[in-house]
Amino acid sequence: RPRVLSGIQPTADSFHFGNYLGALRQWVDLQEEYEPFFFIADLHAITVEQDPKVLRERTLRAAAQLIAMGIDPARSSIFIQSQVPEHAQLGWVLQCLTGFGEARRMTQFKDKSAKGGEGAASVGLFTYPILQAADILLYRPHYVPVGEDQRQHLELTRDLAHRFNTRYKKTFRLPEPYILKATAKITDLQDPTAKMSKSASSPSGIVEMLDDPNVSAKKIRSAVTDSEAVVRFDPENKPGVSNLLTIYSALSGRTVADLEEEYAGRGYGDLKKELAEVVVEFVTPFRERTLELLDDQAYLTEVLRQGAERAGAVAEATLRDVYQRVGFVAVA
Ligand code: AQP
Repeated sequence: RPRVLSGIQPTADSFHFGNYLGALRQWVDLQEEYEPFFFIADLHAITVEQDPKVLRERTLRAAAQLIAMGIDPARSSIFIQSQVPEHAQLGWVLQCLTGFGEARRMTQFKDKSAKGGEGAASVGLFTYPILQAADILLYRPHYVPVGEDQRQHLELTRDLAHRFNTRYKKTFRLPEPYILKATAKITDLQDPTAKMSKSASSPSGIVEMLDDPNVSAKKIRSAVTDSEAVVRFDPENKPGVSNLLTIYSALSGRTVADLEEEYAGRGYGDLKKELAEVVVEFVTPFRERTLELLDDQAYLTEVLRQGAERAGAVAEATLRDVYQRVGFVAVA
């Protein structure tokens, strides 16, 4: 079966609706047809300072959430990035193939380092997209399901794969991003032209999957809309309402057109109230399941051990090819 691969950082106590609707929901669907590798990106997490105890907790919470949302450990390899050392090892080789200017063009570094000034950002944050290229290329996947914000990093991954293949020998598959247009950018509930983001959004702009469902409902009911009072999908002119329709459609499985029709002639109050109910219905069982899984750490760590074992076997074989092609002498 063709492979898919993706990762998520354990840098919050909960995933948010942007992560889930933009990327994670696709992970669940893709398990049917593909051989999936999904990892928790703890190496990426330390590009900014982390409290070690909190990082460990969040890593296990991330694994619990993935399973609770429907990633099936029997079909998918779920693993922790740092448990497969080949990620960092291939990362180094790829850093040596990347131009400084090329790395500098990555806009996410510019955005994320803008706050504290470039001098305050770590070199790891700067080279993050190159490690990400290694994460992907090790598994030679066909598709990488991500949100729109990752498109530029995927381009770099393809460039590096092509460069390695032409400089040495064809080794890597050029992966395609798998981005669902409808949910590629879930926006902030309070600032609906910006992406919903754990580092940039205010608490009222972001819906956390593990929040108290009543809190999430309240956030939906207080979402920023506009003064036209017509429920119509128009991201350009009505970003707030359009974002609510996107979330509604994704969670309910109903089309946006169908929702527009249902709310024709009704106010935003009805739309928000009913979407809030849909959200509560969705997050309540998810939250319960996650908490149950977190109570069974032995099960979680066993899933992660098996995931790392399966991933490690693939990663080891790829790295062996790479080291040989680069000219490293194999262990006798
Ligand atoms: N608002 C979003 N809409 C659609 N997709 C999104 N993703 C993140 N936000 C949105 C997708 O979630 C996946 C996990 O990404 P990550 O582990 O890199 O998480 P992140 O980028 O740290 O999450 P944030 O909230 O976006 O963090 P900050 O604010 O730190 O940048 C990816 O596939 C991503 O596309």
